[in-house]
Amino acid sequence: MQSMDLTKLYAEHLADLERRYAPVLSAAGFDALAIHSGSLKKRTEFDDQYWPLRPTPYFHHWIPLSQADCALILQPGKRPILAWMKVTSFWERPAKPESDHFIGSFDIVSIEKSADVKQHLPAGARIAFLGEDKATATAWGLADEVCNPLPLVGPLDRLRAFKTPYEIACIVEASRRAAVGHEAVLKAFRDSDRSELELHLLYLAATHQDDPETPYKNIVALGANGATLHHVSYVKEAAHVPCQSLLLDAGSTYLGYCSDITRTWVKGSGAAESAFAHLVAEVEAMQLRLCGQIKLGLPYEELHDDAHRQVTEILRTVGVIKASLEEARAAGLSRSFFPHGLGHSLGLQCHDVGCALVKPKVDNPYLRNTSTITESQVFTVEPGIYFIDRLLDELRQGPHSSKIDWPLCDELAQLGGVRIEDDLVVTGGPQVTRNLTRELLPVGGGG
Ligand SMILES: [Mn+2]
Repeated sequence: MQSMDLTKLYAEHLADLERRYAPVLSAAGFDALAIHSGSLKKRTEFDDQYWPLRPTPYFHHWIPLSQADCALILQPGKRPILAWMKVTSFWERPAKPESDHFIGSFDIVSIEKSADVKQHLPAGARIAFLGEDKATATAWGLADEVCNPLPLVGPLDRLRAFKTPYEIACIVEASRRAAVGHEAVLKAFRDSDRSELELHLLYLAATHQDDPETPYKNIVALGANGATLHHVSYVKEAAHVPCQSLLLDAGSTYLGYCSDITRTWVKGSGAAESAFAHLVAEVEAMQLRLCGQIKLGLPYEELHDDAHRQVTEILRTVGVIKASLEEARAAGLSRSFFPHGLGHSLGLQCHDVGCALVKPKVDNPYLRNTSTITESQVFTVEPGIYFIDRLLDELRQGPHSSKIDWPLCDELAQLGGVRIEDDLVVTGGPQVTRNLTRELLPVGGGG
């Protein structure tokens, strides 16, 4: 992205945040807001190592700075203040921000210890604190009852569901970076037999990310491991019999914003591989259909329910389900093969806030998006079909066992599962959405 564009988009983003935060703050009964960037957390009390910082998302919403113990002080109508911790340690040095386009937008004051923030807070104002660490609020002279007050946090989370053009530009760049990694891993998988660990490291190298910088731990699952939905315990050695399927769920970040992309690939030409390739193609076609079904005003949960209907059809098409469509649906067979939610809001957090304000129906316990589809939302669409031992054992022992082709299931289980995941922006234009992932990784680019 051109830095001029970024600067202009960022200025508009800040103006938008100022406009949207002010009424939320006053409705919650506050005059000002002090946001902590975050504290370094000890890995364990038994040693002196710290986890890499994950900045407070409300801080990151305003400033792409990943440094502990800084503060953002907001007072509607006044220029925001960034209290920037001076680094004096000769042991550590925080990473330089990737871009400095934000610097001119704040009154920057240098602080040497957290308590120094106190002197920059507006006197006599009712100030709310946002941050994880109550000891910091205490050091800033703020009481427990103004820490993360729900009447403030709820509305701020809701407004974070709607992305500004600056935020969308950041997610576009995060997507571009992740796509480079997906292409590199696909090539390595096709051309050689690497271990999961090697493919993970290759992805990090191709995307220029250190492991803690990825939006979430890469899921790199060869063969049957694809059935573990969050497989991150990478096998370090390549298998003696090469694995013929790979599920890669890996993203990237840019200025704090995340992308979240999953692809599933299969190679080889045995009977199991051919059946699995058919399944992958069907899931990909379903994923594209679901993306095409998105409409303004549609409850996302309806799309999720429709995904279950389509999963049932696919399982019949590939021969896993032997019963009629009506019987299969009545028995809820798709629940054993597609146990997770269809997607989630995406932004500063990989599972972003603001789109799961109401609980899903009891049938959909893991659905993280129950919002009504609205312009400026960004979310994923990620259906999957898996062969998960525990769920299949329950099915095998239950009353619907005879509806399943178990030898075929066992054969496909060697290849784990399929998930295809894209990131979409709701534009509200004639196309309704912009699919950021397909712009980079079109159909047919994999497998
Ligand atoms: Mn996801």
